[in-house]
Parts: sequence; structure tokens; C-alpha cells
Amino acid sequence: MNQALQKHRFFQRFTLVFSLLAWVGSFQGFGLGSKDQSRQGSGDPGLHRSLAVFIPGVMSGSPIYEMLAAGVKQAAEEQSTPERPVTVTVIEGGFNQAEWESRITALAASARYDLIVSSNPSLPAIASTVSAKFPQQHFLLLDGELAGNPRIYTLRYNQREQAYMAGHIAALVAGEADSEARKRIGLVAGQEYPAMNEVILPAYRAGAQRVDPSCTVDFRVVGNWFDAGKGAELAADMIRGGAKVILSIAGGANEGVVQAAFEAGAKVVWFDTNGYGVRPGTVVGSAVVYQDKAAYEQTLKFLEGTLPFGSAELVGVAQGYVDFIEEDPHYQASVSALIREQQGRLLDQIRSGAVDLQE
Ligand code: RBF
Repeated sequence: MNQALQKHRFFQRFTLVFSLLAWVGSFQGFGLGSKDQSRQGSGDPGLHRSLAVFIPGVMSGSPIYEMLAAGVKQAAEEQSTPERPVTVTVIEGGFNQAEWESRITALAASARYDLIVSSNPSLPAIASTVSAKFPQQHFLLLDGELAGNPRIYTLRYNQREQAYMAGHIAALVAGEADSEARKRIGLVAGQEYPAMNEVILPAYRAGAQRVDPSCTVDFRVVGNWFDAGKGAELAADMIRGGAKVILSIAGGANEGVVQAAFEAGAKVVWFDTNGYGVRPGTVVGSAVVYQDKAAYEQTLKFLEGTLPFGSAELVGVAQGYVDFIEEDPHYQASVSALIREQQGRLLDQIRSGAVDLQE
């Protein structure tokens, strides 16, 4: 055997052994990979737990998203120990809704997160599409509804109650100027979606009609969740048309609605968080959801391994997740005692169940 052939054989053998090692290595790698996946969502003690909060939009200007991130972080901080750390990564998905599914798909594909947390009524459909491709991925979705997917838990709020309380205060405050003014109130929405068109808008109108059965709602849509200029324009036009009080559910565009109302001497009802301080004297009502509390509690359940995936919960006033804020000095200063008393009576009736707004 000549030297060249010997050398060739040596390299052949070397390559074979090397490939074999690489193959065994990759096999072990695969084993590690699948172990990594199987720990997803287990909440097993002794493991690092990694949570992703996907914000469908941006946090700034949208208190419902700020509450989401705050609640998840609080639960994670409380549960985190050096031996069993819990980390939270907040990802802002931006305003291009067409990108959300691919962004969430990438998060699931990375297999880095035991849980993806998010919030809004469009998320359940997106999560179930992603779930079909990445069945190991667990989701906690607030402000949306989907039952029956064993990897997805949802919790939504009784927004019939929330919007009804908003409509009631809007008509009361509008009527204070004169009895004609209470016949028209406004609602500015970021966009149209089923919960808006089928729950929030009709319940807002119904709450106002408890004050005056002939009250109508001027409903306008910004077309996005950030354009404060457009929000101001719509609000100014509504005020010229006779609406003295406007409910604003438009994220970053709320700012424009408040500014236009302030300039025209009109009023605003705030949604989701306590907004009296946003513009004292202009904001005359705050119909809230305690999404920070819900996010905190459900994340805690996940970390303890007791989040009931597959189920969809609905919570409202009776469960302590929907409310109207009366205990605020700005509310007391800007709304007359008579109106506060009338609003308080409605709240008592909702709390006691005498006024039933169950969905
Ligand atoms: N609400 C916000 O405050 N900010 C947002 O950026 C925002 N984006 C939304 C996007 C979609 C596709 C949908 C369906 C709703 C969105 N909402 C947003 C509304 C939110 O889910 C909720 O209805 C309102 O905050 C009232 O509680």
C-alpha cells in the first residue's frame, strides 16, 4: 500500500469516527432540546421560568397594557428566588396588527418562554393558530375569550357593566348643562371590533338611556390606537354636533380627545384606569378594569402550576375586577353631589345584583 492510499484510509476512518461522534452529539442535543420543551409551562420547582409579555401595540398611552406588564412582573418578582429565578421579557408588538402573528410565532418557535402573556380580543385567534404549529407553547390571554384549547387560558371582563356605568355618568353630567344636552353623548374608539360594536357601544348607550331614554350616541372611530391629532379632530366635531361628554377608548389618541374637550369646555369619561388626574375637571368619570390584579393573580397561578388551561373566565363587578371610581378628590370636586349620589345609587344596584348586566 502506497503512502498516499494509507493517508486516504486514515482520513476516511477519521471522517467516519468524527461523523459518528457528531451524530451522537446531535442526538444528545436533540434529547436536551426535547427536555427543554417538555419543561414548558410545567411550573416545576427547581427550574428557571421564563415569561414573555407580548404587548399588541405599545404600552405608552394604553393603560390596559401597562397594567398587564405590571401585574406579570409583580408575580414574577414575588416568586423569583436565586435557585428558581423567574424572568419576564416584555415585547412591544407595535401598531401593525398584520405582524403580530409572525412575531408571536417567532416567540413560540424559540421555545424560550414557558408562557406567553398577552391581552386584547384579537389574541385568542392568533394564539390558536400559533398553537397548532407549536403545541408545546402555553398562553395566558386577558381581555379575550377562547375555551377548549388545552394550552390557552383566557380571562375577560364584563364590559357590559363597565360601559353601562360610563354611559350613565356621561348622560348625568351632560344633562347638568341643560336637559337637551343629555340627549347626545359621544364615544371615540380606536377601531371597531366585536367587543366594541356588540358590547361596549350598546351598553354605553343603555347606561345613558337609563338617565334619558331618548339619548343617542355619536360614535366615531380613529382607525388606530395612536393618532392624538385625529382624536382631537373627531372630538371637536362631536362637540360642535352637540355631544358634551365623550367616552374615549382610543389608546394614545385619548390625549387628543381630552385636549379638544378641555378647549371646548366639554367633558371626558375615562375607561380602564383611573383617569381623573389626566386632566382634572375635564375627566368626570373613570370606569375601570383591574387588569393589573388579574395579570398578577393568573401569572401566580401559572407559576404555582394551577392555571386552568383550556378554560375561559368572565369576571365583573361582583368578582372585583370591574368598577367605577368614586373615591377620588377630582371626581368629588368636578361632579356635583347630586350627580354623584345618582351614580352611586346605580353602582349599589349593580353591586347588589338588583341591576343585572350579566353577559
Ligand atoms: N386598547 C388600547 O388601549 N390600546 C391599544 O393599542 C389597543 N389595541 C387594540 C387592538 C385590537 C386588535 C383590539 C381588538 C383591541 C385593542 N384595544 C386597545 C382595546 C382593548 O382591547 C379594550 O377593548 C379597551 O382597552 C377597553 O377595555
